[in-house]
Amino acid sequence: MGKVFTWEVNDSTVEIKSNNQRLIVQVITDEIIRFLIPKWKADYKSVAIEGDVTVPTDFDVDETEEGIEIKTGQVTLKIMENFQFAFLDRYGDEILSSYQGKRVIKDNYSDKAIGFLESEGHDTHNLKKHEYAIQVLFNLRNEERFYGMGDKTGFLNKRGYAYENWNSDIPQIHHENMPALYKSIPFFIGKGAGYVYGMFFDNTFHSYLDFGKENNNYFFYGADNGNLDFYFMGGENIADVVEHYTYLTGRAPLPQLWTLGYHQCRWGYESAEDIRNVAKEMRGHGIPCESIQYDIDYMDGFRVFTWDEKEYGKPGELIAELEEDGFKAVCIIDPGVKVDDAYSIYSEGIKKDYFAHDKDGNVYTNEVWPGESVYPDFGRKEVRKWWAGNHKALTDIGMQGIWNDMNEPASFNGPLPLDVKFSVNDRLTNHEEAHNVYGHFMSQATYEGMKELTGKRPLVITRACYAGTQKYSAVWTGDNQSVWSHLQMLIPQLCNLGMSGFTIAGTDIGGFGGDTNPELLIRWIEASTFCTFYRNHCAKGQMNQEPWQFGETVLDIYRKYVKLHYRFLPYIYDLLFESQITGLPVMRPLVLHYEDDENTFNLNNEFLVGENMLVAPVLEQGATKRMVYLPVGTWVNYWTGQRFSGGVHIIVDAPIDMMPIFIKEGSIIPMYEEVQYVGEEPYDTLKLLIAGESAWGTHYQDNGEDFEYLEGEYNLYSFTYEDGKLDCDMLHEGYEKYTDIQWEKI
Ligand code: MIG
Repeated sequence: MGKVFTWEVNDSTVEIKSNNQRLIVQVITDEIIRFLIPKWKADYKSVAIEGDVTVPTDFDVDETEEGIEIKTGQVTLKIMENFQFAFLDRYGDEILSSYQGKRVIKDNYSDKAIGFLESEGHDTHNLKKHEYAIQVLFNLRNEERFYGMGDKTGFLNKRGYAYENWNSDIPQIHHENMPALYKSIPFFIGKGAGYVYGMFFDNTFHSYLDFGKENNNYFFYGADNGNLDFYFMGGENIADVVEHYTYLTGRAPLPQLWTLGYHQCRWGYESAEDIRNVAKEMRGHGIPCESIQYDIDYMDGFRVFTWDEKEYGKPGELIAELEEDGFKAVCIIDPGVKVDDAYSIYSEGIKKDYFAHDKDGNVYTNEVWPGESVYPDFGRKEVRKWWAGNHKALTDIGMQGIWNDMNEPASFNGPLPLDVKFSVNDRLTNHEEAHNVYGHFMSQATYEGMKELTGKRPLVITRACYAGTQKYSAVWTGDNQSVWSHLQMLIPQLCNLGMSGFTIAGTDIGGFGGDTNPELLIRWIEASTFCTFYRNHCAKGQMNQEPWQFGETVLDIYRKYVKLHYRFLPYIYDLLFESQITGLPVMRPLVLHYEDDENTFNLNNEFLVGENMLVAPVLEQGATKRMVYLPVGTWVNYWTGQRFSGGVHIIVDAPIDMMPIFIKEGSIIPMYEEVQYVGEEPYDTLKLLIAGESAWGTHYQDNGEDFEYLEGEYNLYSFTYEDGKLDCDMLHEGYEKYTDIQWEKI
């Protein structure tokens, strides 16, 4: 074999050459190995992974009969002829290997048959074989399952489906089998009996992942361009893989506490009066609320960073008025800048050459809300800095959070051609490479601007993003619809986003497109009780869906759940604190903690919040009972106190005002008093909910606003409950403590 390969070790990398082909293996940690075939660029600087994440790690390189073996304490990578490969765990068992055969499409239709189908308007995309510029096939085992992949629609387990990574604005209904949505997170967790691994394909070009849809013998990755550049992650369990992936691409920083509260929005509040009325109704009905969000109508002719004085009054006035009543202001900002010489953002951007050009060197225009518009080249640091600074116009009038939309980027006049010139990490390139990271760079600019301007932890919400954007922004799942299948989709979609790094995420409660109805709205607010982005939002032209639109019963139930969300805020916040250390999300599929229990493998209709709560929303019209799977352990019904030994399916009552919630025995859940908004009253009393005779829990506390916690200004409590007595240990003390800690048993 020595004849076929030459290889050379250089610090953490092993460079292997064979027949003019080059493979670079980089040992990142003893569980993370990068595999790079630089068809395009050997020195590619990642967008998702910032800085040098390589940890000096001991590894051996040996020549064997078959080829080369690179071995860390945890993982062995075997490289064979033609760069075929296999990853083994530390016991020498194979976890993942390349597939030696060729792609075989089962259904081979003739061109004539395809033409016939097309003439009737059928989609024949799947009947044709597409060979990709970059393509790699992996052996697929019968029992192998796949999780992750960001916001893709459908079920928790992606096995049997094929996906594309190409950020797409899809206003039509999102079905379970859509190839692509707004976000591209080319990361998945492969799981079978006794093995688990993660794969992250760091390539921003249009890419494809087929999890055994084309053929049951292999799964494959394809890309239209770029490198074959992936990170293999080992680990003992799914949680380890999530930890490794978020080690690479970063973790969501702790948000401000208020941002986790309730937000009301709709596209269609068209004046100060509209916004003021909604605020008044919220308080009048006693529904806790942090912000009424400003959708595109607040701008002057959809010019970003402006304010429509005609409909919304003097800039700052409405915001200040609502602030008196505890409301914060959050507004939408789109990337498209209106072509208008009299508009300073446009003229300044033109003067400084900040907008993308077409292939002939003219500033590229397309159409979005403001009409003819140009696209800032966010992949340039200088442009991001400028964009960041533009937010001063908004923070000066009191804006506290930014919602980034349309940043796939979307366009009304056909898609942006692939040869439009954009930059990636300050390198001029084409839209083809920059497309999937356009939203990422926009979010980064927004985050950095808001951080600099306010000194607080920025609230940025984005629709489009790439792997790693979690460092800068929360996400929502875009234009869902008021249909039951979209309520059902909430669980797998948010769980998979969570395992892909996006722990701060939510859906439009009630559904964005289409008309909601009372029952659906109630079940949706119930199912969202533990969402980290918690907003009711609706499209222009649809029936109003604020909580008071459907009478007293709906209002009462709605209020009950928003209040419950506020009571559990400290638990959610604790999990977000933990998330910075472990990368684990707040909302977790059961398989994350019970991965050997086959009842959890394809469980789409219940989820865990942290490790200690299990939530089973009703997701079907008309249902008032539902089946719940309780994994091993003792689980206590939050509403009734009834105890169950896990490992069983039970039937629980779930009338319209009840969403089943279970607390794990042995845990202590921190809770707060109800408020109308975060900060209405100081949170000086902590309430502990203790499940069982012997229980333990930790709790994190800080000022909920700025970065002082990084300087040690926080408290970390450890509570132990035993023999009817509660003990408190301070694991860290650096902030004003609660004046009162009360507890209650369940
Ligand atoms: O083309 O700003 O997903 O939340 O209300 C529609 C108007 C543009 C899409 C977003 C939606 C928002 C809407 N926007």
